[in-house]
Amino acid sequence: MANESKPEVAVVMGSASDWETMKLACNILDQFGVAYHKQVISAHRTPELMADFAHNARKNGLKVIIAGAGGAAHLPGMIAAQTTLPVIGVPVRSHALSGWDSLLSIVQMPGGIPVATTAVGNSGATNAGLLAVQMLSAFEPELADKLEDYRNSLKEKVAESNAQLV
Ligand code: RP5
Repeated sequence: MANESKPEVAVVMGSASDWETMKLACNILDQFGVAYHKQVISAHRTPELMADFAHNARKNGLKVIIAGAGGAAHLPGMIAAQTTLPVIGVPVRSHALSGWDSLLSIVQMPGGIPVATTAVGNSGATNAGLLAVQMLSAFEPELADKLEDYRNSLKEKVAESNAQLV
């Protein structure tokens, strides 16, 4: 369940159609017990809302912003242009171009305004959640411990997967 009290992370997306992907970032934040806020904010359909969100993000106590969008995916870059908080961009897989458009829209930021861009689609959303936790872990030692546990669980899964080689 989303913990929205005093959120440290915002997970925003250009459309509700991005939720299938972006909920994987939220799943990670839930798993690590990180409070977050989730919201649809469109760079094109609600530009004023986007500007208001970005300008007030730090003042509102946020520490990291995860922004997902597909197609002409301007949301992460335009939020990054209006805040100095770290922004992680998730390219959502598009129907027309399989997410190439999303990826290139997000990754090719001009020098001076960074967006940490993840892989396209589900892996990218999961990694966005993890990267946000890793950023917070620099200041929150309990998250560093949980990250160690998470990595160990990945190792165990690999070891267990040998049983499937029959
Ligand atoms: C982008 O356009 C959204 O991020 C979404 O990935 C894409 C399509 O949006 P919908 O037409 O499904 O609302 O702004």
